[in-house]
Amino acid sequence: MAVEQTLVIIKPDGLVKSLTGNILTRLSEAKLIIVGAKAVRVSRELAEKHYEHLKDKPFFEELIQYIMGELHKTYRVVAFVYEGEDAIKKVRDIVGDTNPENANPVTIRGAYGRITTSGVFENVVHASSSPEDAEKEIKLWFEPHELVEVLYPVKEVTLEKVTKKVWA
Ligand code: 3AN
Repeated sequence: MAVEQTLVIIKPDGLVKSLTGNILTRLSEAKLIIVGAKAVRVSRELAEKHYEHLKDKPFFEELIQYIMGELHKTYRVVAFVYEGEDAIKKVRDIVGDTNPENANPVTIRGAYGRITTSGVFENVVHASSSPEDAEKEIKLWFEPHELVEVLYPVKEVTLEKVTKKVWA
């Protein structure tokens, strides 16, 4: 079995329901290691890139509002990169089916997910579904220096006149 990486996001519904500890405990059963972790305020641009493959779906706009935190009035998510043998399937098995009503009740989505009255699956967590998706998603959500390992090839660029916030 190959060593893989996978992106896990605790979505706004998972945060407002105080499920972070519970979700991390469930994921720890997979015996994977965390190589990146951070809280993120999701911009529309990031949300639209992440769900690019669903842009023609009728639920797309509400899905964007959901991941941005508009539906739960909590403008943050928590993102993790997990690594280990067969990581993608191991995490998906713990997370459960996309549709929370079809998800096995012992999975995270089966236990805590719901379908809103307008039809969006509020399914608590995101988890990458293939190695290709995982690479695309990890590169979208994390910069190389935010991970404790060099997962993909990097290049050095020299930036001039960079303005950034530092502690005052
Ligand atoms: P997954 O998150 O299981 O990889 P995707 O990438 O197909 O599934 O869907 C992304 C998100 O879009 C889901 N987590 C869910 O919130 C929402 N979604 C997917 N399919 C539907 C659907 N048929 N109706 C409503 N919402 C959906």
